[in-house]
Amino acid sequence: MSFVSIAVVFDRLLLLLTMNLLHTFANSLEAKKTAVGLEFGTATFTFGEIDARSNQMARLLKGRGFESGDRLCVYLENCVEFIDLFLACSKLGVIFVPINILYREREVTHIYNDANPKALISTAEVPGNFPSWKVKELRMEAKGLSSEPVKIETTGDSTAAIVYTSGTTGASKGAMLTHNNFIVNGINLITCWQIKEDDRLLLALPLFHVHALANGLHVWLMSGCRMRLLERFEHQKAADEFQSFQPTLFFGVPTMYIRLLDQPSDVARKIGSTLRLFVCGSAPLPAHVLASFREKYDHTILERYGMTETLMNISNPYHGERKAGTVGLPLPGISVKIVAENGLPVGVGEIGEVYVKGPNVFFGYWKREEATENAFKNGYFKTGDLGFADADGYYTLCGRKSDLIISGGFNIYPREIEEFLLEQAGVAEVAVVGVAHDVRGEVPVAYVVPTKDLNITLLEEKCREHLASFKIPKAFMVVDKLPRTALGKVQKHLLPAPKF
Ligand code: MCA
Ligand code: AMP
Repeated sequence: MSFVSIAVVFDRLLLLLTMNLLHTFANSLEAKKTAVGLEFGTATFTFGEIDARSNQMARLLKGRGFESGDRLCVYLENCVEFIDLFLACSKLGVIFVPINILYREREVTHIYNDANPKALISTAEVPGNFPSWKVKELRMEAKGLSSEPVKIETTGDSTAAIVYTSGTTGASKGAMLTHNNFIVNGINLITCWQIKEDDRLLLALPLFHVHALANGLHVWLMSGCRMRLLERFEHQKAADEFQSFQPTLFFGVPTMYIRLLDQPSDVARKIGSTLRLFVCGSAPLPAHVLASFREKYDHTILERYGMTETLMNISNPYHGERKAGTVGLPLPGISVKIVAENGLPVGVGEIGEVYVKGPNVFFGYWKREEATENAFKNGYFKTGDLGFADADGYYTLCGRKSDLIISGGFNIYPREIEEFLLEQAGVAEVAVVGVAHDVRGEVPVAYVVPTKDLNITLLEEKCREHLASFKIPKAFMVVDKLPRTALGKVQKHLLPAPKF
């Protein structure tokens, strides 16, 4: 090979190495500038307008001193500015740190201190009175700036976002997700779920979680389809949104599908008639919901499995059998194995921990080297989920190694609530467990061994003040003592059934 051709290959390689999310968004932001891409409330936006707004926002952030590698915390409900900010950060190499809007002071404080952001952006006061830039004012200021393209300062390996996951030790850890992680996830979903530019995506999930961010926002921009973004999913209004927008695609958590079963059959059939694909994930979809939904909407929901740390891992096929109760087959490029306690892979039908490896897997936990090291074994990420594979290669999840509770698709680590309750007056000992719930999947219940100053009303008020709404125990059961093993470990399965 001549020197010139080696140089050309090297150049190409460099070009490849510098690909980032923005290159994959060019399908919409560049190629479909004049097409309407987004509906939000009564407003519509062309892809060109979305691109221009984010260029203005990037200029504003840069003007305020943001540099590649700085963190920006965003505490926002779904809105167009959320998209402006995500894109602006991607362009500048600024690390985007979304915070769950339901979090209260205690939870926000942890993320703020851990991520150490250059700024925090919100619509109103942020719990904890952290200094914040008000998003509407930012947009007003950005509007006056040039919307010409900015210099893209990121590569595939740049960290695009740090997304906080509930930690087993009580404090949540920030998962560092690179541009390449998001790219692989988006390309996989577009290919495997056959997403095309003439699709219409109804997105009601919160953008602060990767379900909406990576599967919703990124897939929308990579495919160039049209998206209606809702501020949030409100089950009373959901049918109207479906009927007026006539989406072809919907991504939801099981609670949303359970809520949709409330629709009268004729409305359900009408909604189903324009839909091409309903996808469900974030928590187990009960087999009876899949069956009832099929009967009412004439659609077999496609269930898939993901995690913040890995984005999407396993999915039922678009063509081919969508097996009820399973999460399907590993997505392209992703290796999955089921591993026993002794670290060895198990056979078909045997339960073990799900390990995954692939370009979708995160880079590590922000500032947590030890936790990162412990999270991997021989290059595989240890998910903490238990599951098994059947003879056709379909995976079924059957619980967690830890006692994670998933309520409405939001994760809750009992330890975090237990630590909080132990700090309150009247609580000598406490155990928090997940109890089955028809709509939310599970809800937390607290078992409290009281001291003489226990006042349950006050305790509940404290929870309301300091914890996200989905973490507040739905019942407080007062018990004389907690059942423990000889080693002192609480045997949660021996606790009495809760009274609601
Ligand atoms: C729920 N609430 C909210 C929101 N969502 N408040 C503000 N903004 C929101 N987006 C609060 C309500 O105020 C209420 O609080 C409580 O939650 C329940 O609300 P309700 O109207 O009764 O809603 P629902 O019909 O029960 O439905 C809840 C929901 C919500 C819309 C399904 O749970 C939700 O958006 N879940 C999605 C979570 C998600 O995106 N998870 C993905 C994680 P109160 O009780 O005080 O009245 S990422 C992940 O898991 C991996 C990667 C994966 O595989 O996807
Ligand atoms: P998160 O930490 O919020 O990313 O939540 C990831 C967890 O959600 C996984 O580890 C699983 O326990 C759970 N999860 C996601 N999708 C599914 C699914 N389809 N079925 C059961 N659990 C799921």
